[in-house]
Order: sequence, then structure tokens, then C-alpha cells
Amino acid sequence: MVKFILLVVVTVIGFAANSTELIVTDGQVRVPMPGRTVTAGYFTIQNNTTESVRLTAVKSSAFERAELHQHSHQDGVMRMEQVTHIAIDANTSVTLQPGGLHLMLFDPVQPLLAGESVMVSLSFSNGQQLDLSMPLTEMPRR
Ligand SMILES: [Cu+2]
Repeated sequence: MVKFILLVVVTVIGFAANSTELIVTDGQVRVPMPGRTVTAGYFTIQNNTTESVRLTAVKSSAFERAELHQHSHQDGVMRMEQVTHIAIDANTSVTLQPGGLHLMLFDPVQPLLAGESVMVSLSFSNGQQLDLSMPLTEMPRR
């Protein structure tokens, strides 16, 4: 019986250690509007580790430059500004989405067609780097 309980404890600890990871889902990069060289990317980061982690840098092989941005309302006007990092607390998730935090991508270096994908690399404060393939999606019409 004691052996059995020990086995269960070891298994649970093993599982917890195994879940020390960051998972990115729902990634997408918008095809720029015709004539534009700037566009946005969105995704959700799930932090399954026991520590707060910061997304500190982003790169894409399909663009000259990539920045982390936040939208804010100032005097009724929607503005956006670059942020140095995005913090994801332990066991929470952060979603980059239209009107909020987003990836800002400048000057594509390759043709961008809806349905194809681009590579996006995310670097985190814990030293982890995730290289992700994100589908290109059409800008919604408004
Ligand atoms: Cu922006």
C-alpha cells in the first residue's frame, strides 16, 4: 500500500514537472491591406509553468521588423504604442487580439497570401523560444 501511494506521488510530481511549459494557440497573421506594408498578428499564450513569464521579443522571417503593441484609448481616440514585454502570470493565459495587445509587423520581405503561413519566433524571459508557423488570414471588412 505504501509502495502504491509512493508511486502515485512520484507520478503526480512527474506530471507537474512535465507541465512546465508555454503553449501558443490560435496564431494568425493578417494579410496587409492593399498598398500597406504594416499588419498585425494575434495569438494566445498559455503559461503552464509555476512562474510568471514575460514575452520579451518577437521576430518573423517574413517581415523586416516586428514589435509588441498595445491599444489604448486617449481622449476618445484609439491609439497604439509599443510595449517592451507582455507578462503572462503562472497558470494564466494572455490573448493578443484586435483592439488589444497585438503583434505589429512591418515591411514584408515575401508575398503574403491568405491560406499560406509565416514563421513567427517568440522569445521569453525564461530563455524559452518558440518558433511557430502562423496562417495568413484576410483582414475582416468593416
Ligand atoms: Cu500596432
